[in-house]
Amino acid sequence: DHRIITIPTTPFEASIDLGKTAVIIIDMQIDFLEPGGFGASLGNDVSLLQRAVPPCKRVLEAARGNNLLVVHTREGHRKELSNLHPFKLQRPGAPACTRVIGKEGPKGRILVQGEPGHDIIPELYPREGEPIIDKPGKGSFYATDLDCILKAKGIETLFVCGVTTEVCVHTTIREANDRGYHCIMLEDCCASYTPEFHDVAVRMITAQGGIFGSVTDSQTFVNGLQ
Ligand code: C5J
Repeated sequence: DHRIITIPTTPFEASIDLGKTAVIIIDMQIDFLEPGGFGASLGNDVSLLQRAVPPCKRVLEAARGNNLLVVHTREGHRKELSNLHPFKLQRPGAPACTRVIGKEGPKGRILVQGEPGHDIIPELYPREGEPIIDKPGKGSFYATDLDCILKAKGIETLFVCGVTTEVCVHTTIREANDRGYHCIMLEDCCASYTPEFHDVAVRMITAQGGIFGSVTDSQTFVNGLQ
């Protein structure tokens, strides 16, 4: 489908070739969204991330219905933790009880590939054929084949959803922007444990003429596809 559609985004109206467009859903994992995982072990109220789930579900259904490429990511590490940088584990400013990556928790070993907590929440579970990018970092391009997959599919525009807004979503948008992709953040499909960081992270994208991309919401995306 090479329909060109126009979508109102902030701070400009975006003209998009649907054949060159993908949706990326970042780190909607049990470890971040449910009690007993990584997010909770850092002392966060994980219920704050639930707001993003229904809009993500609507976007996912609309994307699938229009045959857009959907890419999912998961943050986590190899079983033997050989791709876990010591600094990421230690975070010298953090209390020792929060140095939990690789430790056993109620959802299995925290942020470890193959463990229950590492997987994507059932509501947004990937379908056969949708690429899943396992990433050791906050950005989705670092140490992954995401750029290779997007280039092979001729993707130019990315609608970005996921958690957390100011960490993995922002890092990914910045990485993508430097690689020449137009990123459109779907604001209500993203969430943070610190809502004011979410708000400021959104403003950072729209500032300066759209310095890293542009922003809209799930309803505008769904309407644009009709
Ligand atoms: C964090 C993420 N916040 N997916 N990861 O550590 O944003």
